[in-house]
Amino acid sequence: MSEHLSEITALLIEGNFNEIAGITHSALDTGISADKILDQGLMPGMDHIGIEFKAGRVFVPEVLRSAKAMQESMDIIRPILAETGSEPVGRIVLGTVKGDLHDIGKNLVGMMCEGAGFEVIDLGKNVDPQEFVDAMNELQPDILGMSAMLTTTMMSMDRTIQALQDAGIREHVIVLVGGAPVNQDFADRIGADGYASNAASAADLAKKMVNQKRS
Ligand code: B1M
Repeated sequence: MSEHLSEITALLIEGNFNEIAGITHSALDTGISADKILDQGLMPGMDHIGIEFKAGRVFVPEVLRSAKAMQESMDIIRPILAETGSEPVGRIVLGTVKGDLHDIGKNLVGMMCEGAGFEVIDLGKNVDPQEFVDAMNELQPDILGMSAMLTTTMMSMDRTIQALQDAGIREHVIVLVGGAPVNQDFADRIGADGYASNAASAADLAKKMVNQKRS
Protein backbone atom coordinates (compact mmCIF):
# COMPACT_ATOMS: atom_id res chain seq x y z
CA MET A 1 0.00 0.00 0.00
CA SER A 2 2.65 2.54 1.05
CA GLU A 3 4.72 1.51 -2.00
CA HIS A 4 2.16 3.24 -4.19
CA LEU A 5 2.35 6.38 -2.08
CA SER A 6 6.13 6.56 -2.12
CA GLU A 7 6.05 5.93 -5.87
CA ILE A 8 3.64 8.85 -6.30
CA THR A 9 5.97 11.06 -4.24
CA ALA A 10 8.96 10.00 -6.33
CA LEU A 11 7.17 10.53 -9.65
CA LEU A 12 6.07 14.00 -8.56
CA ILE A 13 9.62 14.90 -7.54
CA GLU A 14 10.95 13.58 -10.87
CA GLY A 15 8.23 15.54 -12.67
CA ASN A 16 7.14 12.35 -14.38
CA PHE A 17 3.73 13.49 -15.60
CA ASN A 18 3.36 10.54 -18.00
CA GLU A 19 3.35 7.82 -15.36
CA ILE A 20 1.77 9.46 -12.33
CA ALA A 21 -1.83 9.10 -13.55
CA GLY A 22 -1.45 5.31 -13.96
CA ILE A 23 0.01 4.90 -10.46
CA THR A 24 -2.70 7.16 -9.01
CA HIS A 25 -5.38 4.95 -10.58
CA SER A 26 -3.73 1.78 -9.35
CA ALA A 27 -3.36 3.26 -5.84
CA LEU A 28 -7.10 3.97 -5.82
CA ASP A 29 -7.79 0.43 -7.16
CA THR A 30 -5.88 -1.10 -4.24
CA GLY A 31 -8.10 0.84 -1.81
CA ILE A 32 -5.87 3.78 -0.94
CA SER A 33 -8.12 6.77 -0.31
CA ALA A 34 -7.88 9.98 -2.32
CA ASP A 35 -7.03 12.04 0.78
CA LYS A 36 -4.18 9.64 1.62
CA ILE A 37 -2.86 10.06 -1.93
CA LEU A 38 -2.94 13.83 -1.40
CA ASP A 39 -1.57 13.87 2.18
CA GLN A 40 0.99 11.07 1.96
CA GLY A 41 1.84 10.96 -1.74
CA LEU A 42 1.53 14.35 -3.41
CA MET A 43 2.04 16.77 -0.51
CA PRO A 44 5.38 15.34 0.67
CA GLY A 45 6.58 15.49 -2.96
CA MET A 46 5.50 19.11 -3.36
CA ASP A 47 7.04 19.98 0.06
CA HIS A 48 10.33 18.49 -1.13
CA ILE A 49 10.21 20.44 -4.41
CA GLY A 50 9.38 23.62 -2.46
CA ILE A 51 12.40 23.16 -0.16
CA GLU A 52 14.74 22.40 -3.07
CA PHE A 53 13.42 25.36 -5.08
CA LYS A 54 13.87 27.76 -2.15
CA ALA A 55 17.40 26.44 -1.66
CA GLY A 56 18.21 27.01 -5.35
CA ARG A 57 18.80 23.31 -6.00
CA VAL A 58 15.93 22.94 -8.47
CA PHE A 59 14.80 25.54 -11.01
CA VAL A 60 11.61 26.75 -12.68
CA PRO A 61 11.54 24.11 -15.50
CA GLU A 62 11.75 21.27 -12.96
CA VAL A 63 9.10 22.90 -10.76
CA LEU A 64 6.82 23.25 -13.78
CA ARG A 65 7.25 19.55 -14.59
CA SER A 66 6.45 18.60 -10.98
CA ALA A 67 3.47 20.97 -11.03
CA LYS A 68 2.23 19.25 -14.18
CA ALA A 69 2.65 15.83 -12.55
CA MET A 70 0.74 17.10 -9.50
CA GLN A 71 -2.01 18.37 -11.82
CA GLU A 72 -2.29 14.96 -13.58
CA SER A 73 -2.81 13.21 -10.26
CA MET A 74 -5.05 15.94 -8.83
CA ASP A 75 -7.32 15.71 -11.89
CA ILE A 76 -8.04 12.11 -10.88
CA ILE A 77 -8.45 12.57 -7.13
CA ARG A 78 -10.07 16.04 -7.02
CA PRO A 79 -13.62 14.80 -7.82
CA ILE A 80 -13.27 12.01 -5.24
CA LEU A 81 -12.05 14.45 -2.60
CA ALA A 82 -15.03 16.68 -3.33
CA GLU A 83 -17.44 13.72 -3.09
CA THR A 84 -15.98 12.43 0.17
CA GLY A 85 -16.08 15.91 1.69
CA SER A 86 -12.40 15.91 2.59
CA GLU A 87 -11.66 19.22 4.35
CA PRO A 88 -9.09 21.45 2.65
CA VAL A 89 -6.66 23.50 4.77
CA GLY A 90 -8.44 26.61 3.48
CA ARG A 91 -9.66 28.29 0.32
CA ILE A 92 -7.57 30.62 -1.83
CA VAL A 93 -8.76 32.84 -4.64
CA LEU A 94 -5.82 33.67 -6.86
CA GLY A 95 -5.28 35.91 -9.87
CA THR A 96 -2.83 38.01 -11.85
CA VAL A 97 -3.92 41.62 -11.55
CA LYS A 98 -5.59 43.86 -14.11
CA GLY A 99 -3.40 44.74 -17.11
CA ASP A 100 -0.96 41.90 -16.50
CA LEU A 101 -0.80 38.76 -18.65
CA HIS A 102 2.06 36.96 -16.88
CA ASP A 103 0.74 33.81 -15.26
CA ILE A 104 3.57 31.29 -14.96
CA GLY A 105 4.53 32.42 -11.44
CA LYS A 106 0.91 32.67 -10.35
CA ASN A 107 0.25 29.14 -11.63
CA LEU A 108 3.21 27.86 -9.61
CA VAL A 109 1.87 29.58 -6.51
CA GLY A 110 -1.48 27.87 -7.16
CA MET A 111 0.10 24.45 -7.53
CA MET A 112 2.22 24.86 -4.40
CA CYS A 113 -0.83 25.94 -2.42
CA GLU A 114 -2.84 23.04 -3.79
CA GLY A 115 0.06 20.78 -2.85
CA ALA A 116 -0.09 22.23 0.67
CA GLY A 117 -3.74 21.18 0.92
CA PHE A 118 -5.58 24.36 -0.09
CA GLU A 119 -8.57 24.55 -2.37
CA VAL A 120 -7.39 26.97 -5.06
CA ILE A 121 -9.74 28.94 -7.25
CA ASP A 122 -7.74 30.54 -10.04
CA LEU A 123 -9.36 33.59 -11.63
CA GLY A 124 -6.67 33.67 -14.31
CA LYS A 125 -4.83 36.75 -15.53
CA ASN A 126 -5.80 40.39 -16.18
CA VAL A 127 -8.23 40.22 -13.25
CA ASP A 128 -10.15 43.41 -12.59
CA PRO A 129 -10.51 44.62 -8.95
CA GLN A 130 -14.28 44.14 -9.23
CA GLU A 131 -13.78 40.50 -10.31
CA PHE A 132 -11.78 39.93 -7.12
CA VAL A 133 -14.55 41.57 -5.09
CA ASP A 134 -17.21 39.43 -6.83
CA ALA A 135 -15.18 36.27 -6.21
CA MET A 136 -14.80 37.25 -2.55
CA ASN A 137 -18.54 37.66 -2.15
CA GLU A 138 -19.34 34.46 -3.99
CA LEU A 139 -16.62 32.15 -2.67
CA GLN A 140 -15.67 33.64 0.72
CA PRO A 141 -12.07 32.49 0.59
CA ASP A 142 -9.65 32.60 3.53
CA ILE A 143 -7.01 34.14 1.29
CA LEU A 144 -7.02 36.41 -1.73
CA GLY A 145 -3.73 36.09 -3.62
CA MET A 146 -2.58 38.61 -6.22
CA SER A 147 0.34 38.33 -8.59
CA ALA A 148 1.94 41.11 -10.67
CA MET A 149 5.01 40.99 -12.92
CA LEU A 150 5.06 44.52 -14.30
CA THR A 151 5.96 47.69 -12.43
CA THR A 152 3.04 49.26 -14.31
CA THR A 153 0.50 46.75 -12.93
CA MET A 154 1.65 46.65 -9.31
CA MET A 155 -0.72 49.47 -8.47
CA SER A 156 -3.66 47.25 -9.51
CA MET A 157 -2.98 45.44 -6.22
CA ASP A 158 -3.53 48.69 -4.35
CA ARG A 159 -6.72 49.37 -6.35
CA THR A 160 -8.00 45.85 -5.58
CA ILE A 161 -7.43 46.32 -1.85
CA GLN A 162 -9.20 49.68 -2.12
CA ALA A 163 -12.12 47.95 -3.90
CA LEU A 164 -12.31 45.38 -1.08
CA GLN A 165 -12.41 48.24 1.41
CA ASP A 166 -15.11 50.08 -0.55
CA ALA A 167 -17.16 46.88 -0.62
CA GLY A 168 -16.77 46.58 3.18
CA ILE A 169 -15.12 43.15 2.97
CA ARG A 170 -11.42 43.93 3.43
CA GLU A 171 -11.39 42.58 6.99
CA HIS A 172 -12.91 39.27 5.91
CA VAL A 173 -9.89 38.04 3.98
CA ILE A 174 -6.13 37.66 4.22
CA VAL A 175 -4.52 39.45 1.27
CA LEU A 176 -1.30 37.88 0.01
CA VAL A 177 0.77 39.49 -2.76
CA GLY A 178 3.80 38.55 -4.82
CA GLY A 179 5.56 38.76 -8.19
CA ALA A 180 8.97 39.93 -9.35
CA PRO A 181 8.56 43.72 -8.82
CA VAL A 182 6.73 43.31 -5.49
CA ASN A 183 8.53 43.36 -2.13
CA GLN A 184 7.68 43.46 1.56
CA ASP A 185 7.92 47.25 1.67
CA PHE A 186 5.39 47.61 -1.18
CA ALA A 187 3.09 45.02 0.42
CA ASP A 188 3.17 47.01 3.68
CA ARG A 189 2.51 50.29 1.90
CA ILE A 190 -0.64 49.02 0.15
CA GLY A 191 -1.90 47.31 3.30
CA ALA A 192 -1.53 43.68 2.20
CA ASP A 193 -1.34 41.10 4.99
CA GLY A 194 1.53 39.15 3.53
CA TYR A 195 4.19 39.01 0.85
CA ALA A 196 6.10 36.00 -0.44
CA SER A 197 9.01 36.05 -2.86
CA ASN A 198 8.42 32.62 -4.35
CA ALA A 199 5.77 29.94 -4.74
CA ALA A 200 7.00 27.65 -1.97
CA SER A 201 7.17 30.54 0.53
CA ALA A 202 3.69 31.65 -0.57
CA ALA A 203 2.28 28.22 0.33
CA ASP A 204 4.10 28.21 3.69
CA LEU A 205 2.92 31.72 4.51
CA ALA A 206 -0.67 30.97 3.43
CA LYS A 207 -0.76 27.98 5.78
CA LYS A 208 0.75 29.96 8.65
CA MET A 209 -1.66 32.87 8.21
CA VAL A 210 -4.76 30.67 8.01
CA ASN A 211 -3.68 28.80 11.16
CA GLN A 212 -3.04 32.10 12.97
CA LYS A 213 -6.45 33.44 11.95
CA ARG A 214 -8.19 30.33 13.26
CA SER A 215 -6.32 30.09 16.57
CO1 B1M B 1 7.07 39.78 -19.91
N1 B1M B 1 8.10 41.09 -18.88
N2 B1M B 1 6.17 41.24 -20.84
N3 B1M B 1 6.19 38.37 -20.93
N4 B1M B 1 8.32 38.56 -19.09
C1 B1M B 1 9.02 40.53 -17.83
C2 B1M B 1 8.30 40.43 -16.50
C3 B1M B 1 10.19 41.60 -17.83
C4 B1M B 1 10.94 41.70 -16.50
C5 B1M B 1 11.14 41.32 -19.02
C6 B1M B 1 12.23 42.36 -19.15
O1 B1M B 1 12.02 43.42 -19.68
N5 B1M B 1 13.41 42.05 -18.68
C7 B1M B 1 9.41 42.91 -18.20
C8 B1M B 1 8.83 43.70 -17.03
C9 B1M B 1 9.58 44.97 -16.76
C10 B1M B 1 8.98 45.69 -15.61
O2 B1M B 1 7.82 45.97 -15.55
N6 B1M B 1 9.83 46.01 -14.67
C11 B1M B 1 8.33 42.34 -19.11
C12 B1M B 1 7.61 43.10 -20.08
C13 B1M B 1 8.05 44.55 -20.23
C14 B1M B 1 6.58 42.55 -20.86
C15 B1M B 1 5.75 43.27 -21.94
C16 B1M B 1 5.32 44.70 -21.61
C17 B1M B 1 6.59 43.19 -23.23
C18 B1M B 1 5.98 43.93 -24.41
O3 B1M B 1 4.98 43.51 -24.92
N7 B1M B 1 6.62 45.02 -24.73
C19 B1M B 1 4.53 42.34 -22.09
C20 B1M B 1 3.41 42.73 -21.10
C21 B1M B 1 2.15 41.97 -21.35
C22 B1M B 1 1.19 42.20 -20.20
O4 B1M B 1 1.32 41.55 -19.19
N8 B1M B 1 0.28 43.13 -20.36
C23 B1M B 1 5.13 41.03 -21.68
C24 B1M B 1 4.67 39.81 -22.13
C25 B1M B 1 5.22 38.57 -21.81
C26 B1M B 1 4.77 37.24 -22.43
C27 B1M B 1 3.27 37.17 -22.69
C28 B1M B 1 5.53 37.09 -23.74
C29 B1M B 1 5.34 36.20 -21.40
C30 B1M B 1 4.34 35.79 -20.30
C31 B1M B 1 3.79 34.40 -20.56
C32 B1M B 1 2.97 33.94 -19.38
O5 B1M B 1 3.20 34.27 -18.24
N9 B1M B 1 2.01 33.11 -19.71
C33 B1M B 1 6.44 37.01 -20.71
C34 B1M B 1 7.49 36.45 -19.96
C35 B1M B 1 7.58 34.94 -19.97
C36 B1M B 1 8.40 37.22 -19.21
C37 B1M B 1 9.66 36.77 -18.43
C38 B1M B 1 10.71 36.39 -19.48
C39 B1M B 1 9.50 35.60 -17.49
C40 B1M B 1 8.39 35.77 -16.45
C41 B1M B 1 8.20 34.46 -15.73
O6 B1M B 1 7.30 33.70 -16.05
N10 B1M B 1 9.13 34.11 -14.81
C42 B1M B 1 10.04 38.07 -17.61
C43 B1M B 1 11.54 38.31 -17.51
C44 B1M B 1 12.17 37.48 -16.45
O7 B1M B 1 11.62 37.33 -15.37
N11 B1M B 1 13.32 36.98 -16.74
C45 B1M B 1 9.22 39.12 -18.26
C46 B1M B 1 9.14 32.81 -14.14
C47 B1M B 1 8.16 32.81 -12.94
C48 B1M B 1 8.21 31.46 -12.27
O8 B1M B 1 8.61 33.78 -12.04
O9 B1M B 1 6.57 35.22 -12.36
O10 B1M B 1 8.53 35.99 -10.89
P1 B1M B 1 7.67 34.89 -11.41
O11 B1M B 1 6.96 34.20 -10.21
C49 B1M B 1 7.65 33.81 -9.04
C50 B1M B 1 7.69 34.88 -7.95
O12 B1M B 1 7.62 36.19 -8.46
C51 B1M B 1 6.58 34.52 -7.02
O13 B1M B 1 6.52 33.10 -7.10
C52 B1M B 1 6.80 32.70 -8.45
C53 B1M B 1 7.45 31.35 -8.43
O14 B1M B 1 8.48 31.27 -7.52
N12 B1M B 1 5.22 35.00 -7.21
C54 B1M B 1 4.37 35.10 -6.15
C55 B1M B 1 4.55 35.32 -8.33
N13 B1M B 1 3.29 35.62 -8.03
C56 B1M B 1 3.15 35.50 -6.70
C57 B1M B 1 2.02 35.67 -5.88
C58 B1M B 1 2.19 35.45 -4.50
C59 B1M B 1 3.42 35.09 -3.97
C60 B1M B 1 4.52 34.89 -4.78
O15 B1M B 1 1.16 35.59 -3.63
C61 B1M B 1 -0.16 35.58 -4.10
